Amino acid sequence: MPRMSASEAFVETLVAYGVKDVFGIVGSAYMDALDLFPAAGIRFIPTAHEQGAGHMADGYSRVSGRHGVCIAQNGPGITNFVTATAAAYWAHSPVVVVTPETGSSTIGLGGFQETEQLPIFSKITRYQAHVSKHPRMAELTGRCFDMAMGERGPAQLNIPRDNFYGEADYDIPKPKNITRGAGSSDSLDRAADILAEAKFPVIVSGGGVIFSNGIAECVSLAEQLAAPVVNSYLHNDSFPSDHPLWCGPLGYQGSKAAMKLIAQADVVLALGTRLGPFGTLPQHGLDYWPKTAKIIQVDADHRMLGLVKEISVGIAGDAKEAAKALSYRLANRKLACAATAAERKKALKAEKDAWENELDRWTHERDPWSLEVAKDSPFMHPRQMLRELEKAMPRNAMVSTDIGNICSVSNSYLRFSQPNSMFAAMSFGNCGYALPAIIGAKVAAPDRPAVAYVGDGAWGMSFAEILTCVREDIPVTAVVFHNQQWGAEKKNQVDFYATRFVGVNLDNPSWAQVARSLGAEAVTVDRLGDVGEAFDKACDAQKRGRTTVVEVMVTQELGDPFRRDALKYPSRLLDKYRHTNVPPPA
Ligand SMILES: Cc1ncc(C[n+]2csc(CCOP(=O)(O)OP(=O)(O)O)c2C)c(N)n1
Ligand SMILES: [Mg+2]
Repeated sequence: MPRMSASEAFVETLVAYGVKDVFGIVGSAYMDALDLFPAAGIRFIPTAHEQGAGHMADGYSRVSGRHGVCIAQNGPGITNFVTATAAAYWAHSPVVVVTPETGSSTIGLGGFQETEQLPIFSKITRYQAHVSKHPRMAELTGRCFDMAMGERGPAQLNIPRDNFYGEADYDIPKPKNITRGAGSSDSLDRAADILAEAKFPVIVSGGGVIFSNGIAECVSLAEQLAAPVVNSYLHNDSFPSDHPLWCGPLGYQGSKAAMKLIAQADVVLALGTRLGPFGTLPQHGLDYWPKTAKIIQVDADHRMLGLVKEISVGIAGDAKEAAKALSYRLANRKLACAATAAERKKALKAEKDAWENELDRWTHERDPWSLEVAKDSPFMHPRQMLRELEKAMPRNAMVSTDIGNICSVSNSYLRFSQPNSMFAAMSFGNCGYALPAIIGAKVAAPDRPAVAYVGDGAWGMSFAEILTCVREDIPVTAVVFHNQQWGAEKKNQVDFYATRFVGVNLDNPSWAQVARSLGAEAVTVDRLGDVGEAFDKACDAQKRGRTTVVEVMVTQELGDPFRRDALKYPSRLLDKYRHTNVPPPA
């Protein structure tokens, strides 16, 4: 056990776990360790805001399948990590959040930058370690890395700042690299029996298929069963969209083809998905979840099995291994679905063609309010603009999407032929996610085109990270949907509050001009015919190391809302407010 300082032990453990990049903002709390980063071969990427650093670590981990790491100053630097950590938690991203804390000898006295940092993160991390004494630095650092990967979520490493100092004999841990199996043989046998009897099996391919590197296994199982495959919500990259069995995503602004096909299933294999409640809500007026079908659910986390949807068999296992084990069990077995394979493929193709045609014809929204605001607008219809972006999308692009009405509508137009390509804000649903997430992804995969889709409201929260792109030479393309409104929320005021608008209109500057003054390239596009070329040029500029903001000017029309399920018409009892009552439509 070599003798070293606590900072050396910390940095040596990062090196042992293969850390090459750390995102954060400098602070005195960990300066002793930071000083060693260059000599250790670790790049420190300073950001504009710690939330950005947290999302960058998330995007980095999502594209690479490795850890993302972020670090900040005790107190305010750490509380700035909260939103990003919660987002990483729900995205199952193995982010190690390093949180230097106020000094252990003065904690509780209300000194400078002091707050209890463990309780704040207790519900948004998978694991928390507290370095109570400097000799435990290496051990606990390593454990956080193992836990983040094993539990697939953020791990917090809390270090009272004085514990970066001091010497000890340290054993530097090595990654445990523990892998999961397919699940119990009993559950796999039962699942195989159900699949063998299925007449119309459908596979839901979820994030677990991506995390386990199991696309090929999912494809072979689907081919064996001639089963249509739908993507779980916001995991459009969980099955190749150029495969004939692909149907598109379920959930908000998803594919009608996917929904109509799963509605016919007598057996659903939910592979690597928790079947989250938001991602399985009725959409497009279709209540598609097949209530009488037998559901087989595979999830690495046993707590997700049967949590949201009733299931027939739950398999606690790795999605890739489970798919392999099921394929093995079904080989050389008589499959009831074989007799109907041709019919099913025909139905699948018909539904997909119908949906593509509908998308082609769905040039704009048709509700009265949308028609009114778009009538005299010189700008583009969002759907047409999204279709143009889809056509111009580079084949191996990585796309992050923010939270907003247009970003949500983009779900229908985002298709990927390879995994680790789509990074949505997922179920935490925070505005301001997309730009920093794609910056992190670009650091991990510098050769892939990196694209963020962001609404103008969310852009206001996050555009400062363009500074990081420019300062640190991390070239990305940001497409900013300029509709001068917090559209997604405005839609609720249109639908439920008689178009009384409070706090939803945005008076923006030219986002292209802002981008130029931050040192990026920029273009404003207001004609459909210019979208493809501008986007193409912007993606190409990444090869020259240049970041481009493509500001697209769009009408104020709005697609279906996020949360129709959760809103009610107002019911006011006081005279003062009675005039705000809105009668529900008959
Ligand atoms: C951090 C955060 N604050 C508030 C919200 C509530 N919210 C959801 S969508 C939305 C509007 C997004 O507006 P914009 O980014 O302009 O996109 P648009 O809906 O106009 O396409 C808001 C405020 C949120 N999801 N996250
Ligand atoms: Mg907007």
